[in-house]
Amino acid sequence: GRKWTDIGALTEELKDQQVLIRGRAQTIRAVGKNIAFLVVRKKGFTVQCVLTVQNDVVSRQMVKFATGLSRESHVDIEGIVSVPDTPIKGASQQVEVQVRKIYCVSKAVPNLPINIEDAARSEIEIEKALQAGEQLVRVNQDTRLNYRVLDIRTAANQGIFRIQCQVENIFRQFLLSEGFVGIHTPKLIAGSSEGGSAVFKLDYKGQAACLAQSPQLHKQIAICGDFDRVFEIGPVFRAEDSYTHRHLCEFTGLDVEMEIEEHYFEVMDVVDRLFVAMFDSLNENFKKELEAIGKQYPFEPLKYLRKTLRLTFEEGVKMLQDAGVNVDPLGDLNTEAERKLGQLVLEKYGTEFYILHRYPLAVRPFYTMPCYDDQTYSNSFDVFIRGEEIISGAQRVHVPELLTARAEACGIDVKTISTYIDSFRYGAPPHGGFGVGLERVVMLFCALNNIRKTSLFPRDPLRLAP
Ligand code: ATP
Ligand code: AMO
Repeated sequence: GRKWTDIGALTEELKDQQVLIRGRAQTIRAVGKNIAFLVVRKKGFTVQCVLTVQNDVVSRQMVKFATGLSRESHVDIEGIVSVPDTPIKGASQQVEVQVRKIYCVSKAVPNLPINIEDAARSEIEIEKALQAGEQLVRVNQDTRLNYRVLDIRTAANQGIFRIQCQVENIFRQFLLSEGFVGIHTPKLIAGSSEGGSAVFKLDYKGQAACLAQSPQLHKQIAICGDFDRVFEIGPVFRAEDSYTHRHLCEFTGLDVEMEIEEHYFEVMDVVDRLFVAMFDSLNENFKKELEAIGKQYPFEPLKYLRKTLRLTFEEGVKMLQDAGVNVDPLGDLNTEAERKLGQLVLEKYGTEFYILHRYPLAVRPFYTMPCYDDQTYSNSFDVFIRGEEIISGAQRVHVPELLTARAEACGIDVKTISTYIDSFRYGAPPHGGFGVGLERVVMLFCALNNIRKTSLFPRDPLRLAP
């Protein structure tokens, strides 16, 4: 068989050698009728390929064929590696390929709905180009999502989804190393698991059902079934009515549930260790990806402490009030207040990652354990990155009578969760856990402005395709 060389492996060491490469024709430029330049891209690497008319090797026909190729077509190229005198702009590799043969493996349509080079530019680059009088089409978010197959070819997007994979990977590796077991819970369930109306209803062979709003109930049942520490990575469905930068109708939940010995702080300890390990790993091992993302969407690296800061909700409220923000001490913080608190925390403690705990019971789901010392508050927490929520967690009520009473008080039809409540009648250990929104972690770690950027094929109230 023929031996292929990766574009990323094309270096000066291969000078004068014949190579065979495959990639996309990213740009195509003709210089007169005798010369053509193709920048060929694969796996984020690019190399300039040159066709020069030469007796018996490259015909005018070939040059014409090459310049007639459409951008993004897949090509195979056979050629000789050469080292140019001057540095090459617009390609990652500092060698050229002098083309001897070129085949088109798969043609792209001539008029692409998105020009990848334009889609890959940062706002600053776009502004500069426009000022310089360049013809350029700004690619808006909807167009990007409509033609996601092209959009995700940009270096920033390739980076984003590699980072996402690593977040998931660290989550799994870390929890396995701490004795957690990975589980899968059903996504077709009888009713709402979080309370509220944001559920997708469906007909389950004649029975009313819905898509799971979270693995909450089943991950707790698993704990009652003596899996003392569990995690799940799976889809979460929310029929959100809100069209915001941070809500999706389907997202990936990273869930944890664990027995606790004495205190919900044990759950926060897991969050602390897990996320410090995750951020460290991203910063150390994913520099190239972070750089590619930052080139298009400039951002400052996340500031976080070795030991994650913990503030009580009361302390947070006080900080906001001292700063002149009007907040209800027993209500939930709105988006604006959360952001403001993020700023205040950064100024005072120098971190953009922190835990806010001991929330008012009234703003938490029915399964949340009230504080032993003061039932106005609960053994619960949220975790924030750059002033936005990425995690909710809590100790859970494991006493069936109290659980029933709490569900009823929260307006939940207890019949729809009777098997869940019954699980606590056969002896249940104290336990707690948390849920992380994967897309939010990636969005906020990289300070991106929209969650749709971190979902490969986002689902929001208006989007069901691609
Ligand atoms: P969780 O589901 O854990 O609460 P979340 O980030 O989705 O996570 P929400 O409960 O939806 O949080 O909202 C938290 C706060 O954000 C609310 O108190 C509300 O003020 C604000 N908020 C929610 N939806 C919107 C929206 N569509 N526009 C502006 N603010 C919103
Ligand atoms: P909660 O409803 O807060 O908690 O969800 C947990 C985390 O999921 C993310 N998230 C979302 N991400 C994208 N689009 C959405 N519409 C959306 N809604 C939530 C957030 C949030 O912090 N059962 C509890 C968790 C637990 O206590 O274990 C729960 O579902 O990052």
